[in-house]
Amino acid sequence: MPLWPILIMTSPSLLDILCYPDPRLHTVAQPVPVVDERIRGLIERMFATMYDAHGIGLAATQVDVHERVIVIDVSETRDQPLVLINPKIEWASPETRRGEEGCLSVPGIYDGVERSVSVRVTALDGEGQSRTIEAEGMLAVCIQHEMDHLMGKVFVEYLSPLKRNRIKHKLVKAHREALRA
Ligand code: K2U
Ligand code: ZN
Repeated sequence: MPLWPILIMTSPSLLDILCYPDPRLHTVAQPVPVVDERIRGLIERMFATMYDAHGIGLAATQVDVHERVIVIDVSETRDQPLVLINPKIEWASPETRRGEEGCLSVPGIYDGVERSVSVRVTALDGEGQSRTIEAEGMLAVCIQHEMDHLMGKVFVEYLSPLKRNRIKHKLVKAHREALRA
């Protein structure tokens, strides 16, 4: 028996990422009731989708699943997956820093956003165990960016209305042209 059918069966299928200004991106996610096989299957597909899209984080909201699930991997080697289920920011440093951000749901757009430099987060892991994460640097920024997604917030909402409207019109035009192609 050739190997390839087994390899095809084991790679979780990718999920479609919603693109701004899709209104579904503004849905507030609900807590996960129980960490079961359904959630573990979702997590697998979210990681496959995030790695395929060269992202360092992905929130379930972005794949039109409105439950409080985040996957992250900020490592250079792309082999340090982090799962946050029902995450809660327990503490965020008063010290903030403005950093350049992008978003898989806002392709091609990068701009500055002010974030707390460090955060302390409690969440369940993929086995349903409670974890506390002390994060700083890019991990802290990514966690805050993904937590915004679970609250239905996209990073362009921190920008001026003028910038946000320009981005909205640019992406709507690009989406229309893609549909015509
Ligand atoms: O939520 C997402 O779309 C994932 C973001 C996470 C992120 C945004 C800003 C700053 C840190 C993390 C994507 O990973 S955006 C693409 C990207 C890739 C590497 C570094 C920064 C942004
Ligand atoms: Zn994003």
